[in-house]
Amino acid sequence: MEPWWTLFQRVRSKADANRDGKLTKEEFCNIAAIFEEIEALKAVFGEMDQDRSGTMSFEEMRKKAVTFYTTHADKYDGKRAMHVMNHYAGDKKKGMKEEEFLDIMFKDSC
Ligand SMILES: [Ca+2]
Repeated sequence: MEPWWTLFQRVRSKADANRDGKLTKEEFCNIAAIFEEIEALKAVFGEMDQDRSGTMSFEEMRKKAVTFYTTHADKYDGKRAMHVMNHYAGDKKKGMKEEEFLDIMFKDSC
């Protein structure tokens, strides 16, 4: 799937707060905020991916995760932190791509 289409779907499903498949005027107004959130999350990922490999290694996640989740605890609950941790499932050789990170951060977040 095209990256822009994935992005569009992500934004659309998140903006559609009442999940009726349509966007109300209020929901539409959220789109700008959602794009900002995506940009912010991408920046967070970029910060975690210290060697700029495009993948967040277990070590990179471990170093930054606690700071991130304590700083943003009001916005991103602990469940999501657990999802991120579970992705690695103790396998330190595993990595997480930006897409996977965004998927987790956007899950059930309305
Ligand atoms: Ca990396």
